[in-house]
Amino acid sequence: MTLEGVSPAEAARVASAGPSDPVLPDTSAAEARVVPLRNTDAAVRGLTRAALALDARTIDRTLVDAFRKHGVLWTWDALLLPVLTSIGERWEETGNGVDVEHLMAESVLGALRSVVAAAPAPRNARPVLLAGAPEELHTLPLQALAAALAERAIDARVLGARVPAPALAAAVRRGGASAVFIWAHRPEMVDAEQVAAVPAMRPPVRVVVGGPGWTHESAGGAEHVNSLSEAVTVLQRAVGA
Ligand code: B12
Repeated sequence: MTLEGVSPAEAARVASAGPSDPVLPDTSAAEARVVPLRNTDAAVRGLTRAALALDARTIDRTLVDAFRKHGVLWTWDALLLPVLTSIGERWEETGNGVDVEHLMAESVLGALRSVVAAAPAPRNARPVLLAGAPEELHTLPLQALAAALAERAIDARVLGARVPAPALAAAVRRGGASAVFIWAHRPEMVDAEQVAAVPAMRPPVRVVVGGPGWTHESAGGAEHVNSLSEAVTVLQRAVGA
């Protein structure tokens, strides 16, 4: 691992973390909130280890299992957030690990898609649209949001990375969207034009923004949310579910 650019301290920590298959306690999504920290820590270490080893099979199995047993919100917040953050920090410190980020993103996306495929029939007639800011390439939060909403029988359509303002406006009009969510990871990605371009319709389209790129000021008239669960709550309300 050190040959691959992992710091000796991190390599030692990961190597001593135990088996790469994290053992997740079998609890319902609601009970999962009180999962003992020790188990969660072990699961985070195991998944980090699998990511650094580019062990896609273990990552896939771990994630599919976690989404099924604990739901998207718990798995994203307790398991994926720490792993993705540490992968990002490793890149920041060493310049290595874009391969790890890509591999991890593929696995997370695949597992989230399987959640959407197994979701109950949607109860909202007007969909929620999820879009990246015009230069944004990070899409995992959009996919996580789509899957968390799908679990709650809410139909959300992911428009993906780099959505130009006119394209978002056209999609809102065409699909009769009830709400729009825009993700921006960095302030440079934010484009006020994209928010302003969402057409005024009846009933009105709720515009919600999230991600470290947004500030209260740059959000303008849009609602600014700070977590996956907050985004789910606000969008659930927006579609009247
Ligand atoms: C996966 C990943 C990639 C993948 C993306 C694949 C995909 N389809 O999404 C790829 C490989 C393409 C990529 C590319 C790049 N990336 Co990148 N990437 C990441 C990584 C590891 C996870 C991204 C993610 O999903 N974050 C979402 C969650 C997990 O993190 P968060 O936003 O910090 O979470 C906070 C809040 O947003 C909130 N929250 C969490 N989840 C959710 C969900 C919702 C809906 C809401 C509302 C809130 C919320 O809670 C957290 C605590 O406050 C991050 C690390 C990181 N910390 O995010 C880097 C990171 C975002 N990337 C970074 C960089 C620099 C890049 C590159 C420029 C260079 C590179 N590393 O390759 C390129 C080009 C990107 C571009 N031009 O836009 C930097 C950004 C630095 C900055 N200034 O902000 C990060 C932070 C890594 C780092 N520590 O330096 N990346």
